Amino acid sequence: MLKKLLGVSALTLAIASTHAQADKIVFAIGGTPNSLQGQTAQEFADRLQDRLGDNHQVEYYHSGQLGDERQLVQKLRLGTVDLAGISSIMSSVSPEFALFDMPFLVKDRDHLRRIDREIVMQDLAESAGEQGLNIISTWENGFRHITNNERPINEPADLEGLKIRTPQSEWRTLMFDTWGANPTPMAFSEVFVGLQTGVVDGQENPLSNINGAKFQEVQDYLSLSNHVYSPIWLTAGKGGWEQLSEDVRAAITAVAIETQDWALAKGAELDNSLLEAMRNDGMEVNRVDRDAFVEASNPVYAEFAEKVDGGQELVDRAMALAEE
Ligand code: EAX
Repeated sequence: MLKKLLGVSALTLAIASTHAQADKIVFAIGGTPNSLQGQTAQEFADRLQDRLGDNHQVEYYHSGQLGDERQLVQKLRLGTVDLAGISSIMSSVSPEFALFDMPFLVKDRDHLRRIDREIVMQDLAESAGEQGLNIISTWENGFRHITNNERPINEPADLEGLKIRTPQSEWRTLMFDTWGANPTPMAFSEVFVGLQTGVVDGQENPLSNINGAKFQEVQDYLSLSNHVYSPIWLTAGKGGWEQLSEDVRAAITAVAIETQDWALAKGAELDNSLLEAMRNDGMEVNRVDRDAFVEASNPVYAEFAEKVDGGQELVDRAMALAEE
């Protein structure tokens, strides 16, 4: 009997200690501290800590310390991570997020804000909710560009035969496949070594991720494409979220929304300053022929309309928000 009791209490203790403690908020991202998502996450963590005071401890982890974005989605669902920044792989959680993998769809940050308000926080948040995830706010990963070690990319034909690392998102691989490259999905934390050893020839990311992970040290060419705007979503697991007190949830939501403005302003600033930095670090920079890429992108839109329920309608609504 005693043994049984002891067994039960040991088990209870073990369960209690694997749960995030009530006063601890575990928050993680896959990007580096220097990237825009890293700077934004730090800003958010600091502001949230201030708002919550001493009774709560915001524990912030970057650089995939708690796992890559796929693993973070798992951990949100399990409740071992409370909050995470999730970017391109959100389309593997629910396919509507592949709206952001439609090349050249998002015109600028004002357009993004309208898409966020009218589509993300309505339709996309609802479908993420059905998959057990709460979208709290849309932050910025950034406008993505292509780097590689072989040649400047002007038009899709220049990608022929190049191994380009993409995030683990079937839509991004479809995009690069459609343009003639050999897309190679891998976790972000493995990309530097992949580029250095020649396992892949190139990759695509916003300038702040390129700079944050020092890809310019192992890449010669930077081709400005702006092929997609990649948001990063501050996300919670539904179960974990419901266990937080109402006050804490209100604080997280308010601070996350304030942080969106900070992130978008910082993103615009970095797009200018980092381009100069890339040139100074010796990269050869060119601008792609946008029309040639737009023309080669039709099959990606066609696939989205065919594969995703309501896909065409989402694209039409997003496009209609380009001009206000
Ligand atoms: O943390 O995997 C990627 O390329 C994404 O940009 C990710 O957000 C980096």
